[in-house]
Amino acid sequence: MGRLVVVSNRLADPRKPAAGGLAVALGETLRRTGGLWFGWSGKVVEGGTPGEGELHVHQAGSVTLAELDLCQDDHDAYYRGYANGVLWPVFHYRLDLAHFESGHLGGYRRVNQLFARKLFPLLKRDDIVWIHDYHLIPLAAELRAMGCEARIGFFLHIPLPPPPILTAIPSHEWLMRALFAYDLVGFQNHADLQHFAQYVQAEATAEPVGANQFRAFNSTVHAGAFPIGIDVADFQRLGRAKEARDTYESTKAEYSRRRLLIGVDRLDYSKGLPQRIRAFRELLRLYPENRHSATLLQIASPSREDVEAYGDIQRELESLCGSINGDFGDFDWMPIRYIHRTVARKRLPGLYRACAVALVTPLRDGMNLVAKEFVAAQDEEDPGVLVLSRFAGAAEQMKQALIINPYDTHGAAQVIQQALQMSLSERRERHAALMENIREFDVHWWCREFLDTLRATRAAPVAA
Ligand code: ADQ
Repeated sequence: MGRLVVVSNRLADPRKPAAGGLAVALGETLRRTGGLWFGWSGKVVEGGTPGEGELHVHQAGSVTLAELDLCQDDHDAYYRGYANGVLWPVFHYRLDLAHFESGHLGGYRRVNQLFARKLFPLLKRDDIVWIHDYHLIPLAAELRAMGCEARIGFFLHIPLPPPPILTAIPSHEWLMRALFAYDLVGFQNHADLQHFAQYVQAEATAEPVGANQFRAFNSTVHAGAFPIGIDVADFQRLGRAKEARDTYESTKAEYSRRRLLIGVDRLDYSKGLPQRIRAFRELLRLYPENRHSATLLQIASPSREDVEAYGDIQRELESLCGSINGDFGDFDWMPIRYIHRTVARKRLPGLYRACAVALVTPLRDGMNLVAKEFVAAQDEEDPGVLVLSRFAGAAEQMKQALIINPYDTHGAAQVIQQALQMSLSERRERHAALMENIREFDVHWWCREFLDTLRATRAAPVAA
């Protein structure tokens, strides 16, 4: 079996406790076959030459880690400018937040070319290459142009919008053509896969040439839906460890007379935080019995603070939480605890377990792993309730959650009330069904399914 090569914008050391399920699962697969993980080192070199970067290669057990430095100009254009200033907002249906600048597109191409130039000499002919996410869409095309014949797969962690939105990107054809340099392109769910099919049929007059196989731009690509999961067993192990148990006990003790609701997100406009806070205010207005008894714990980790739209959302949230606490709060009760920080991963399961309801209400999300973590962390005898946005990729699988429309403040408040009042037997029933699903489709399933499909697909030779 060929060696696995993983390429992502950032590498995560799979041995570190802070690593999420993705890093752990990929790390495990890499260790089994002996493999290579390639990505940006996280280091930005002031005054460096655009299109150049030093590569640091080191060994971590059987896995080779190859980390590339980027110069300031490249990083600004590729990461902040194009990946997070164009692709992230547009792929999350936020055309209003996208800034199209040709210089940023140039930087995005330059960095993808640099990745290809540095990666290609490290590749062996029978390697299986797995490229991750929107930062690296054109990487396979660059590798092919250098003569790379390895099997290459791509997984998009974020949503793919339908053609009327996608085509607003000035370079959309170039971007989508680049996907045809892959052997396999994976999406989070069937809706995204459909958007891909619609795009290639409308814009590239591609014909499906088999189940989930498309021919356009002189080449053929396989596409599929591979919903990502979490490492359920590992997260539950974490939940039994001391840090999580201590967190559970102290949270329970501190809020002994309250029902806790929880939100855990990166502070990102796609996560629907202001809408969630407004729905909580509506809950307090519509159902006054929750005053003095319900507390929303919103933990938002700092993210991409150098991108303008992220500063705006932070200010909006602080002012919203302040006004609700001012309007409804009392000497002995604050409705919202807003914490702008990352919580240690070891503590998360304890925190989730101490809460009666989780609000996972993004305006758009590729999958959303918090929804799955919350379910995995619950006590099956007395489980909490998951309130989930219909616009999270997870909603396609997690049908036993209470599904809401995050734009509908009034409707969302009614559903949150339903969650707070749900009987024990209904909570158990819903939780058991959700558990079955996240156990079956865990992160190891996702890894296996994608790689087995990639190994089995060999598209027609690709024109560079
Ligand atoms: P993200 O947008 O980062 O990922 P998500 O799937 O929710 O979103 O994963 C976040 C991870 O970070 C979870 O493991 C969560 O526990 C952790 N996390 C978030 N906020 C935290 C906080 N304040 N403190 C501590 N930990 C926190 C992208 C896509 C998603 C997709 C994933 C995986 O946007 O849609 O599910 O990739 O494919």
